[in-house]
Amino acid sequence: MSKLQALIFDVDGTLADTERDGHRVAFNRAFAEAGLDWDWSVERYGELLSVTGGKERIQRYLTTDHPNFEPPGDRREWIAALHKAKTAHYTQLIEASVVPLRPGVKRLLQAAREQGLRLAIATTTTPANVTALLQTALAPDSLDWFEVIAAGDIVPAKKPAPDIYHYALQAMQLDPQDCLAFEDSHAGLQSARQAALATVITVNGYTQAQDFTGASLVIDHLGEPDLPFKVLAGETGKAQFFDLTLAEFLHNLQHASGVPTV
Ligand code: XBP
Ligand code: MG
Repeated sequence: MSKLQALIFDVDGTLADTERDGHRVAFNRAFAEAGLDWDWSVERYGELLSVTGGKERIQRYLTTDHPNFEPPGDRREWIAALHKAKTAHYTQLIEASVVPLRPGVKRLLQAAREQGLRLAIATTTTPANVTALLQTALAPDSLDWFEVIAAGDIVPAKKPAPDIYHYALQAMQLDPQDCLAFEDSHAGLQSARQAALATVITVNGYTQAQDFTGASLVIDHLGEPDLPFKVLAGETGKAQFFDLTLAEFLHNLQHASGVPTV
């Protein structure tokens, strides 16, 4: 049986709870700055999250909530400019440390580095957003921790399509069965599973009621020695927080059964 070689992480909702107090607030600031009276509430934003990608989310919102709105000039360009303003607000918020990493994230990444496991990121969000979060919340040099940072528009189709995971696997020249993916959402799980990756889910407020059939493990967060995780589905042996022993255990389980464990 092959040894686990790499961990591949989603960003939004997985490394940090960025959606409610980060992305949502940044969208609203960009709307206000553009003179628009749109305001995405916490609840409405939860519904809009069914569309991954910020530009795609604005496009969907226009179609559903403002079907008669005619942006000045080219629609695509107008959305792209509005989204660029949103990215500037988002990176400012993140650089002001409004969103911490989720429990266990830093510990697991540090342990993986110490053990020589390879690391990658596969996310829908814009590259500048990943840079801001990693440098602010993880470590100033942490971009170098990841062999590949696959983000945003570099692939034709965003999650739930598997493209971003295919891109990361191709860049690392790794087979999916040698890796473990970390996600927080149904769309993210679909993306990873379609790329044949065993996947651990850490749920959050926006995703806890979603369907995670096909995941290797579903927990409330990665946990810490003094902050045990809650297991929502799957097998953890005696583990109370997510470490590399548990990562290997799930990897072996997946290989032994050949099928997902949830
Ligand atoms: C994350 C997203 C992103 C962010 C916004 O999905 O859907 O769209 O909400 O980022 P996932 P941008 O965690 O599944 O990758 O505005 O930069 O697109
Ligand atoms: Mg996510």
